[in-house]
Amino acid sequence: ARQPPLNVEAYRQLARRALPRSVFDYLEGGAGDERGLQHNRDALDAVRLRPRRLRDVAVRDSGVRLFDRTLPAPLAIGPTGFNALFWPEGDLALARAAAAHGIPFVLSTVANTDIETLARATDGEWWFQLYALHDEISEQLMRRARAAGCRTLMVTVDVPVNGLRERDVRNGFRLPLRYTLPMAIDGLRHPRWTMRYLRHGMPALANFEALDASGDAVRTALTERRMDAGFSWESLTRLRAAWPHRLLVKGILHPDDALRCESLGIDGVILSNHGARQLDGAMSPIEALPAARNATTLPLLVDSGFRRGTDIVKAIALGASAVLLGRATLYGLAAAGETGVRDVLAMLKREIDCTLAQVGCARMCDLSPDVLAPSPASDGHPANAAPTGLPTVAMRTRH
Ligand code: HOC
Repeated sequence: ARQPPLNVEAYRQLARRALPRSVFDYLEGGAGDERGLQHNRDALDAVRLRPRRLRDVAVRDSGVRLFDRTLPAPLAIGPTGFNALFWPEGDLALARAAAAHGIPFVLSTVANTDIETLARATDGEWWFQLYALHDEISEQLMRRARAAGCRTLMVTVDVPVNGLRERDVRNGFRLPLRYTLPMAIDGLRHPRWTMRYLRHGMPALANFEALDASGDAVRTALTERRMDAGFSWESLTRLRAAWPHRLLVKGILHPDDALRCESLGIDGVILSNHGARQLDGAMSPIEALPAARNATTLPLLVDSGFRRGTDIVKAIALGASAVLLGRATLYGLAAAGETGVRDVLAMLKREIDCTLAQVGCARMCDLSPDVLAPSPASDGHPANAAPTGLPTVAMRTRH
């Protein structure tokens, strides 16, 4: 009998087998030469743990305060589009698994489940992610999210234009999927996926379907699915004024941008390079974290490349409040639906707990750069344990 998956990588292998090649490539792919995918991993691996010994870690607590609540672990499921490609009603499966683990789920603008359906289907905490395509579209989506009970909006700012993803171009992969001969052959090789897909029909961009698109500009923005490349700090200021609840900005890498978010009244920042899907050669969020932590007192969340409990503990030790999961939970989704997502979350929680014990820190909230080895380039102070080759900063504050 086959061994049950032991880690996120094992789920990645299962996802690769379960999905047609072009769908797996969409999930897995990065921008340009895709060096950023490996770089995100290398940057996490370059941060080394430096355990403290002989501390009582018999009772451990992975919980963290995030905004106005305590999470059982510093995790949330981040916004990813087209989740129904990986499993029917994929957004609902992710949201339910997140709720079962007591962590937030972020619904993407380009989800296959609309805001209202999601709100009805989960009793867990959910946030809404906004792409700026057109002011009128943003207004409608924000109005609907608010009416459905959303209290945390996350605006993504690292997609002024769509990233150049050559795997998708090579595969002729477009959304919604169009049937081509290679796609059909690919589908025949993955009959279980194809049967599920045919039974549930073509996943639609559910949030767009319910929009009032009577204006020409809105209609064009929707058909072309083009981002508003003119979205600027002024636009963000207007968005801040229009959204009365918690507002997070996703896709920041520069400390000055994090600071500017704080001065605009943004409630938190997600350091992200969009899982290396936008700009090949972009620095990794774990590299951006020390300087951003130093620049602002805002809660900082991170994503891009997190696959292990050790990765998560490193980010928290460097001053992040939580980690958003993207591909890691999508591998679980593609392999086994909600069960797979739950299992990935359970594994990561176990790994986090084990890492806490190993580094000699009983409570997640007590983690500090003290458990990190100084990088060779730093002045030797553990707070400056930035990955090699980066300018190091003195850690000013931990949120
Ligand atoms: C309207 C088109 O975040 C990804 C997505 C990209 C979204 C494109 C939206 O695949 O990384």
